[in-house]
Amino acid sequence: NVSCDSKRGALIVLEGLDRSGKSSQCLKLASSLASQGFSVEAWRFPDRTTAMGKMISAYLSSKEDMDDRTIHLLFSANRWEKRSLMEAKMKAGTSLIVDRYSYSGVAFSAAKGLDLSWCKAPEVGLPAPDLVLYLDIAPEKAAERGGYGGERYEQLDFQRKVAELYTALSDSAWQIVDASLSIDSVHKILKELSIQCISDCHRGKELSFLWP
Ligand code: 2DT
Ligand code: MG
Repeated sequence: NVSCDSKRGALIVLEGLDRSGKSSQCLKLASSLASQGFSVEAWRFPDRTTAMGKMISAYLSSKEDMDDRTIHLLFSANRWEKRSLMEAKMKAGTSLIVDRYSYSGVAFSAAKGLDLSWCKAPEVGLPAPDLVLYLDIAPEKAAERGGYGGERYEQLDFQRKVAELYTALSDSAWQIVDASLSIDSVHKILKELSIQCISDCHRGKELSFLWP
């Protein structure tokens, strides 16, 4: 299967605590892969541009309050509303570099005390990432980086619980990357792992679905 049209794109997800460097690394990774000729797009969840995304954004900035399970399902629905576009892009050969995904969905809600398997259930059937790049940083160290933005969840105690839950969610698609390294060192590691992953997908690795 070597025809160009049949090469599917990869689903590459960046996860990690707030201030771990995800958003900057995500954009840097996408632009450096693009400049090397790869077809890539940088995405992020929550996607705050949709109607559901606006409700999520109001919740995160504490303008709106919501029941814990309601907001959990809204975050999940915000991924489901993007599912067909995600799959179409990958099928057309574009790789997606995504800032947060279902792991954030489960880790943040379970950190509030919701049951882990209840949290995982609405994610079942979404495309599974081919690679999860976990930017590993001690919660204390992330907090020292300063400038939590003041949104809900951006507190050290809560981030400690989230870190534990991320650990419970890691599977064979995960690569743990030391996020305390320099921006350029982290970038170099992410790029190498991503190129390997994209070439596996181009060579015919099949898309799978949550939870593997
Ligand atoms: P950003 O700071 O990256 O915009 O994230 N979150 C995120 C959840 O609770 N559930 C989810 O499904 C997702 C994707 C993590 C905003 C906050 O939203 C949390 C931080
Ligand atoms: Mg944030």
